[in-house]
Amino acid sequence: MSKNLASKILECHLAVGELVPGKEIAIRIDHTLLQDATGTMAMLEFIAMGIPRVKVELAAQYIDHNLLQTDYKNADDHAFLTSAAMKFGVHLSKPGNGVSHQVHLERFGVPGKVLLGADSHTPTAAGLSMIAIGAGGLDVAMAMAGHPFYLPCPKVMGVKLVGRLPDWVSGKDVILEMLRRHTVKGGVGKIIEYYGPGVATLSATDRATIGNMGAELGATSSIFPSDERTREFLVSQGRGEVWQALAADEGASYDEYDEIDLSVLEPLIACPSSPDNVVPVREVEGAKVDQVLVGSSVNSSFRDLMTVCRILEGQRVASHLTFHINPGSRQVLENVADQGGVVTLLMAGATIHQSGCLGCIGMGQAPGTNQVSLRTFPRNFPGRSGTTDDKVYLCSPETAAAAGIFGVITDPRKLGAIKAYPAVQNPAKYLLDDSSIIFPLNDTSKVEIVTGPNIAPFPDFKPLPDTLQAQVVFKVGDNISTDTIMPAGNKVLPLRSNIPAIAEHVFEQVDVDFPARARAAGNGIIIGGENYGQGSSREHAAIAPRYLGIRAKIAKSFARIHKANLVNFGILPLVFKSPADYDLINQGDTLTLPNVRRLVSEGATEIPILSGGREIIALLDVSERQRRELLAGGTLNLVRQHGECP
Ligand code: MIC
Repeated sequence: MSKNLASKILECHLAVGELVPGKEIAIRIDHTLLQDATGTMAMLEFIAMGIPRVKVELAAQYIDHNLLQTDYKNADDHAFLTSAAMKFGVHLSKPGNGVSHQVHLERFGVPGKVLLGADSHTPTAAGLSMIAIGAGGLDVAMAMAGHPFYLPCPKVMGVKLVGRLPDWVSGKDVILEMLRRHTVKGGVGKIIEYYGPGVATLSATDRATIGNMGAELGATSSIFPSDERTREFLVSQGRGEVWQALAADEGASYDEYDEIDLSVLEPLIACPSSPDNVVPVREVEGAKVDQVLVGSSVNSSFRDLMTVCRILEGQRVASHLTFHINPGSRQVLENVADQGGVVTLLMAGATIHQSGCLGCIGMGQAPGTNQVSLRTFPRNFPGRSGTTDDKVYLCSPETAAAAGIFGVITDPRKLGAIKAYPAVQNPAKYLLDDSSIIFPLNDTSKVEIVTGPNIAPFPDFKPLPDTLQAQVVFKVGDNISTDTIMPAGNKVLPLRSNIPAIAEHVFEQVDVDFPARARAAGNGIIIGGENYGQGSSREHAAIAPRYLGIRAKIAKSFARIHKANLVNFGILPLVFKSPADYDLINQGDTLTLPNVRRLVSEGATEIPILSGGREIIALLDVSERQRRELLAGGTLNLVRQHGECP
């Protein structure tokens, strides 16, 4: 039977289960990726497992998020991560070397391998034909310890690409078109596989852009075939030998289909404050722009930055705005510099920052009050920039450069009146420099793990009680992102290794009283709408509420990674059997889940909830393994009870 590419790769990594969409499977992991914002906790979790050395082919730890050193905290965490990476056989990419996704693509990615990363944008590696999946830190720590990764078997959605992108339109517009069509929950439970004649017209880095923001569709992963363009990128990185051709079989079928004619796409833009709020740029033309940011997690490759350089060549950005460049990696910056791009950018009035995530995660670069910020980033959830009521738009490097020159949102095709489309290609041979990567040591016996005072012990979580009585401490609407639940930014990110401290910031953008109310309630429940917990992989959006006493979340639906994180830390992820029941529960209500422990252990899929005089049914859709985790009060408790991972 002819198979699609995603199924072929999953099949040869299958450790448990069958490839039946929705059923739990476990897959073997080849590569793991940690970054510093999620990685400190994940590394602590790995250490708690007592394994002397990682058991995957390649493990990498990147320091790319918490780059501002406003006190000892981030610097201490980086020293911890560096020492732990050296101790356990993990590659360490130093601060300033670049964003995990870009660096992994450049230096480590291998077609056909499976990568698990503690960052939702891990699927950037789709650009190299990897199945790359974002997960919570604990899941990645388990993979580092040699355990397979459990997930609901995804459907595969085939997206046929035909035609060729017109000038001034690039990879970002393709994924914005996907978001326009499918919304931020359209990819949940799916791997998106791109195929068809249009694929060959896209470079590995354009494909990486599309893969990166598959996370914004809620997709489990995205994948492209491995073809001549993949080979060309690997050769340019001096790694041609790891290339192999990979594609779906002739006549392969998919669970769902879509088709994009690249030749009719036009420049698109996601308006505030959701990545799926997409319209053609021409519809919002003329809005004054105060800040432009190019780079970070996505659109930070050589092609992207050099395209901006070529557009800005001989121009000056509008005097009222600031124009920032966050290179994806040191390598990108070195190669742009080598081709004269740095001088061009500086002379055009741009500011060049260190390679890393920076404003993409609110680590600096927040816009001013009422200012419009145009970013080539992947996310614009409310307040994520660090500014309340922010007005963040997401667009391609071409659209960002056009706004830089004209000072207002402008369809980049208008640049055609000034110059020809630069059609920048990635270099045939990059300048290579791995001096900011510390490679694994053979003998790690002399390495001491360094911990600073910012690292607090992991809290104790109690097992699931026989009957749960809890107060509804918060009721929220649809598409609540992990940024709303557990904000990031310069103030909060340094607390990622200190749960008691970070818990004080849960929901602070929308309700500063939440932590006190949750603590006072003892046991708490949160009510959510559709797609609760969309966005990042940060497990802190589960651990910190749990620390404050949250024992269950009842929603209309959950985002994949957040749901897995809830289970990992012993929070019941319940879904209203009848979505209309959402309206029957109010903040402040006391809910009782009688005999919930017995029901979970007996495999019940329907959990009755008593609210006032009425009974509401919630669904519990978790595997046997996850039931054991929930009963124990979280995966780590189970690990401690059994002396090994479940
Ligand atoms: C994000 O884009 O939200 C992040 C920052 O990369 C997160 C990771 C984090 O919260 O540290 C993600 O998407 O997983």
